[in-house]
Amino acid sequence: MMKTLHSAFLAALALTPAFLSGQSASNPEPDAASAGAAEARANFARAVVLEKDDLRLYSEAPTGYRDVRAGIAHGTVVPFDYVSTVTGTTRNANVYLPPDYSADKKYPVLYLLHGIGGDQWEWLRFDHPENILDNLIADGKAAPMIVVLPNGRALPDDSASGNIFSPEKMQAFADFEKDLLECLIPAIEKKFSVQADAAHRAIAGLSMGGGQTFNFGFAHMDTFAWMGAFSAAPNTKPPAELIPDPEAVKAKMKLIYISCGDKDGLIVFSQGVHRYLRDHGVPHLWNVDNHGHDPETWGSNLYHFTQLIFK
Ligand code: FER
Repeated sequence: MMKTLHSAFLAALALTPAFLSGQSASNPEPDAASAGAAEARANFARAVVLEKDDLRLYSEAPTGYRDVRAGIAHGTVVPFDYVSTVTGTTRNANVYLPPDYSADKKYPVLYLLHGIGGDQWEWLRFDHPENILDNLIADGKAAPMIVVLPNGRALPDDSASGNIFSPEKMQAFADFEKDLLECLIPAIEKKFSVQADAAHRAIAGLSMGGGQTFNFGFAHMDTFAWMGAFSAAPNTKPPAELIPDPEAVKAKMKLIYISCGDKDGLIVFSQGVHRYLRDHGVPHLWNVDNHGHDPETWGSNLYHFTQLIFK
């Protein structure tokens, strides 16, 4: 399964799925690889050191949680184009509209961000957030919400092609902050029937998208009151830079959900944020599961996170 899911990413790293899930660190011999890919390999190879509060909070999502279920109402996934003053192009996102979406109601919105080898289709390929939400909404466990799946690489060519670790592409993940805040969110709020305030906006993401979630979420607490960072990548700013004012976080954020697998060498970046929040008395959820850097941890944590937000 990982072969199809993660292929660009694995190819760029010359890594095997077994390596990424922590099963073997042997012979990940790269071809001519970029400095970024070499650094990523080194990061994934970091030894995982757990402390006593690095614990599992949530069990694995139940069997079938991301499958299409018969006999319930289904939402739809629609393409959405918006003009970006950051890239100078028209950019594309995917948008999940919950079952029976109606302009007579107003909905909260989750902005859900992908990883380094991904794009606006990645979550839909990996974890089927549309099915996760349909199923949770049918069971009354999640609030009906809109989920926006953008391309988090703000470049005219935002495809996950070529060297996905190039400095230009890395910069594009940072530049997406402006695109998101100034272009995408206003366009979404113009087109769809949404509750346009921080209490009804969430940001979450996997890996690079988890790092973006931390970087953008803590910098814009008047925009997002809910955040979920799953297996955050090293694009995460250092904790003291991320959270210069812990008291403001306490006052403004409704939920900070952080997860990572205990077989993922990137866990040190999430541990840093968790420990900083802990040491400053900032409430948050820290879920260490038994996964590596893989779609199973992302789907399962999305399942838990979406039941907590907008409540
Ligand atoms: C790195 C290791 C992993 C890195 C990025 C990643 C920017 C991202 C992984 C992902 O998005 O899945 O050193 O550097």
